[in-house]
Amino acid sequence: MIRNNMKAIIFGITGQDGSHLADLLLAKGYKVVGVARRSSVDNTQRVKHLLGVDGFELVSGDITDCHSITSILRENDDVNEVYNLAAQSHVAVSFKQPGLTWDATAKGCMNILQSLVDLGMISTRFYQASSSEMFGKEFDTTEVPVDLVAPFDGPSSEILKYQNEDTKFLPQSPYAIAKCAAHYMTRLFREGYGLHASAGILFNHEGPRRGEDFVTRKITKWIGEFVRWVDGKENIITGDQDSIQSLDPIDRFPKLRLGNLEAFRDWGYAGDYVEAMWMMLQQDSPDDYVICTGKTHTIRKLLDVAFSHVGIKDWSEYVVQDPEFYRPAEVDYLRGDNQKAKSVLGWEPKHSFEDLVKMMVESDTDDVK
Ligand code: NDP
Ligand code: GDR
Repeated sequence: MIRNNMKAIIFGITGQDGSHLADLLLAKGYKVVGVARRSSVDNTQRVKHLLGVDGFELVSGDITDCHSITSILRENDDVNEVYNLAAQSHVAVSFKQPGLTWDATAKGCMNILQSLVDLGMISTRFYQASSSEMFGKEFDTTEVPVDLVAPFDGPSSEILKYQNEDTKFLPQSPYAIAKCAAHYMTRLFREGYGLHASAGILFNHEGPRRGEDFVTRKITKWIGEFVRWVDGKENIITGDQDSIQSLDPIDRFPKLRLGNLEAFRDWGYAGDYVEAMWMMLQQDSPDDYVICTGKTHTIRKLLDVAFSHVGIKDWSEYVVQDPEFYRPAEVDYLRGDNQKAKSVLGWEPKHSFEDLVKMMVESDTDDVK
C-alpha cells in the first residue's frame, strides 16, 4: 500500500460506519487513528481485520470526556480530517436513556468542535454524522406523474413526499433532538470560527456489519438463525422452500418479535455512504448534504424481500408484533432527495434496496450449506 501524507481521526471507529470508513481511508493511503471507548468486553469486532495493519492505530477515548478528546487531538495535531461518527445511535434506546444520549450524541460533537478551536486546529476538516431522524414528521411534497411513483410501496399518488437540505426539522426522539443540536453546533462552528465543518444528513444505511438491534439486521439475523436451526435439525438446504415450509416452526422456534411494520425508510448500503462522507471533506467549502437512495419501503416490504430470499413467501406466521418494540413517538415516512449530493459531490448510491437485503441475508446465512 502506498501511503500518502493524509491522516484522519475517526471517533466511533468500532461502529458500523467507523469500520467501513477506516477501510475506505486506508485503501486511499491515509493513516487512520480510530478512537474506541473502554469496554469490559471486546468492542473491536468490526475492526479486527485492521488491527496490526500498517497505517491503522487504535486509541482509547470517550467523546463525553473533553480531556480525552483534547489529548487525542493534541497528540495528532497533524491530522487533516476528523470524522465524528460516535453516538448513542439507537432511537428506541434514546427514550430510555435520554441523558446518556444527550451527552454522547449532542455534547460529544460540541466537545470535539470546541477542542479543535481551543487547540487552534482550524485547518483540520471536520465531518459530523447528522441524521434523517432530524426531519422526524416533516417532509416536503412535489407533484409527479403517477408512473414515476411506481417504486413505492404506498398508494400510487401524484404527490411525492421527500426530505432534502431545505426541509425543516421536526425531531421525534431524544436521539433526533440531540442530533439536531450537534448539527446546529457544526453549522455554528463553520460560520463562527471558519472551521471546514460539514454535516452529512444520512438516511438509514445498513449492511452485514449493522448492529443486531436495528430492524434490518434483526430480521436477517433471525433468518440466519432460523435457517441454521432448520439445517441442523432437518438437514435441509437453504432456499428449499417446500421443506422449510413443511416444518411448521410455530411452536418449535422462537418467533421474530418486531414493533411497527408500517413505517417507511429509505435504506441504502453503508459502504456506499462512507464514500459520501469522504467526498464532503474534499470540497473547497464545507456544507450540509442529504445522502440517501431516493427510494422508500415499509418494514413489511423489507420482510417480503428478506424472507423470500430463503424461499419463504409468507412470513406472517413467523413474525409477532410486540408492543415492547413500539416507540413513544414514531417517524412514519423517510424518503430523501439526493440531488445536491449528486450534482455537487458526484455521489450516487451503488447498491439497490434488493441488493442490500440480499447481501445481508446471505451474510447471515453464509455458513449454511
Ligand atoms: P453505531 O451505533 O454502529 O456506532 C456508534 C459508535 O459510537 C460506536 O463505535 C460506539 O462505540 C461509539 N460511541 C458511542 N458512545 C461513545 C462515547 N461516549 N465515546 C466514544 N465512542 C462512543 O452507529 P453507525 O455506525 O450506524 O452510525 C455512525 C454515526 O452515524 C452515528 O453517529 C449515528 O447516529 C449516525 N447515523 C447513522 C445512520 C445509520 O443508518 N447507520 C444514519 C444517520 C446517522 P461502541 O462500539 O463501544 O458502542
Ligand atoms: P431508525 O432505525 O430508528 O430509523 O434509526 P431502526 O432500524 O431502529 O428502525 C427502523 C424502523 O423499524 C421499526 N421497527 C423496529 N426497529 C427496531 N430497531 N427493532 C424492532 O424490533 C422494530 N420493529 C419495527 C422502527 O419503529 C422504525 O420505524 C436508524 C439509526 O441508525 C439511527 O442512528 C439513524 O440516525 C437513523 O437510522 C437514520
